[in-house]
Amino acid sequence: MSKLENYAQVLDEAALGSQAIAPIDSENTLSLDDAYRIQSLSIGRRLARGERRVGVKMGFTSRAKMAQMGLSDMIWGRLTDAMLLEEGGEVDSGRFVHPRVEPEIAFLLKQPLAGNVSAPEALAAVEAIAPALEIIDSRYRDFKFNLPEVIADNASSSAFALGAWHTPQCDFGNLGLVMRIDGRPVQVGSTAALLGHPLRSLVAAARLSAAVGEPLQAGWIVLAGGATPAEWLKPGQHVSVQMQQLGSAGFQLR
Ligand code: OOG
Ligand code: MG
Repeated sequence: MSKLENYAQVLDEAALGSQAIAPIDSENTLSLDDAYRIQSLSIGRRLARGERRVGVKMGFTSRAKMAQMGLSDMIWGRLTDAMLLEEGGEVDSGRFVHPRVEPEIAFLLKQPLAGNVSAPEALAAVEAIAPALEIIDSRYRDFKFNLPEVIADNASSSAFALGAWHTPQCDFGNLGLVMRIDGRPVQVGSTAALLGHPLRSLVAAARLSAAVGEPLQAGWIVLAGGATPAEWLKPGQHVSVQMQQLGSAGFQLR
C-alpha cells in the first residue's frame, strides 16, 4: 500500500469508528495534490462500500470560516448519499468525533457544469436552491489541522441537512439567515458572506471539480460553504437555520 493509500485508510477508519487521530502532516511534507489524492482514495473506499456520490461541498468561502479555522484558502470535498440527513430527522451523535454545525445554502443542478463558467452560466445550471446545515467533524484530535490535512480529511465533511428546494428565481445574493440551537439564536448572517454571492462558490466548484476530472453532474448537490462561524454540537440539541425567502432546515442530535 502506498503512503497516500495508507493515510486514506487511516482517515476512513477514523470516520467509521468516530475516533480522533493525530495529525498526518506534522512534518509539513504533504502537497495539496497529495491531499486531494488522499481524499479521493478515502472516498473511493466509501464508494466501494456502496455509498453513492451526490455532489461537492465548498469550504472556507466566507471570512468568518477562514478566521475561525485560521486558514485562508478555499477547499472542497466530496459528498455521498450517506452524509445526507433526513429533513427534520434525528441523527445519532455516536457517528461523530466532535461535531460542529454551520449554516449554508445548497444548489441542486439540472445540468452538468464544468470549467471556467460565468455566474450567469452557473445560475442557468441550477434547478433549485435550499437552506442547509452542514455538520463538520474533523477526524483530527482537537479539530486542529493544516491545509493539506483538512483537504485529505474530505474538508471535515460529515453530514448535511437540507430544507425544501425552491426555484432560484429570487435574488439569493444577500438573504438573511439565523441559526438556532434549542431555539436560541447562535449565529446571524447572510448569504452575501459567501464570496459576496453564493453563486461564486458554485462557479469555483465547477472549476475545481472539472480540474480533477470529476465535473459537476446533473442531479448533484453543491454546498456553498458556511456563512458564519461553526458552533459546537452536543447530544440532545436541536439545530435549525431559517433563511429569508427559503424557509428553514433542521435536525435533532440524539
Ligand atoms: C473545514 C471545512 C470548512 C466550510 O463550510 O467552510 C467548511 C472545517 O472548518 O473543519 O465546511
Ligand atoms: Mg461547510
